[in-house]
Amino acid sequence: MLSRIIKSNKILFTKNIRTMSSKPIDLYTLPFYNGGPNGIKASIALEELGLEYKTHSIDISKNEQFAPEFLKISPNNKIPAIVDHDGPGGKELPLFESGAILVYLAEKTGKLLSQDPVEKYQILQWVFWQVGGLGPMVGQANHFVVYAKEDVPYAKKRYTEEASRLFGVLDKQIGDKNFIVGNELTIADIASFGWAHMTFLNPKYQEYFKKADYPNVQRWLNTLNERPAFKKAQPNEYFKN
Ligand SMILES: N[C@@H](CCC(=O)N[C@@H](CS)C(=O)NCC(=O)O)C(=O)O
Repeated sequence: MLSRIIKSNKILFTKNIRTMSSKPIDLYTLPFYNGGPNGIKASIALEELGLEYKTHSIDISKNEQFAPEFLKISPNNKIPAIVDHDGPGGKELPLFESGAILVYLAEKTGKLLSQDPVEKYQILQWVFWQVGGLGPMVGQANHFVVYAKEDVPYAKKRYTEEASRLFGVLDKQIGDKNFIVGNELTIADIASFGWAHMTFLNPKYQEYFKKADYPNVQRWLNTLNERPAFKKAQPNEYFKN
């Protein structure tokens, strides 16, 4: 019995030493718009999980995403990316793609992803739905409505209609629940938050996406925005000026 206690204390002690000596996770993200709708996923997950992290600015308006040092971490030249100095086997792990980062952080800590196998895959399907559907479609709508130098009505219609359909799918999935899957916050909520939050906050989108058409999404956004970790991850409001 005593030897078991000594043994488990030793493990605990060794673990604490490692946690104390390990460097914070490096997060590479945008220096504006609270990391943007993709970068904010990593910041929120790190905040929710209480992991120590250090933020590094990658300003895509200055093409910093193409710097050779950053490309070693994120070969697709996009944020967010992280480097965990205490990755699997105690080795350094660089990671890009927000979905992979969310799954990794959830598995590293055993939080934000259900241990129940059915619920786990339901959560993952909504994470993949976000990175393969909601993100790219709202991203294209964003480009043609807000940024495109030429007016392209066909593209505006195509992407805003598809984005509206996807927000409708999300609204139906949330229903009268507080979260996308189950009764607790998961990486599925963190994945979709940024794009939804950005869209409904931006006056330029009001003509295309009416808040009243997505009441469950609005209630869900309000619930998430009340959480301290979400507040900490977005110190400024989008589109403040
Ligand atoms: N599928 C990627 C998308 C990331 C993404 O599009 N990031 C944008 C900022 S929101 C970026 O870094 N763009 C720089 C570029 O395309 O050169 C993810 O989910 O991480």
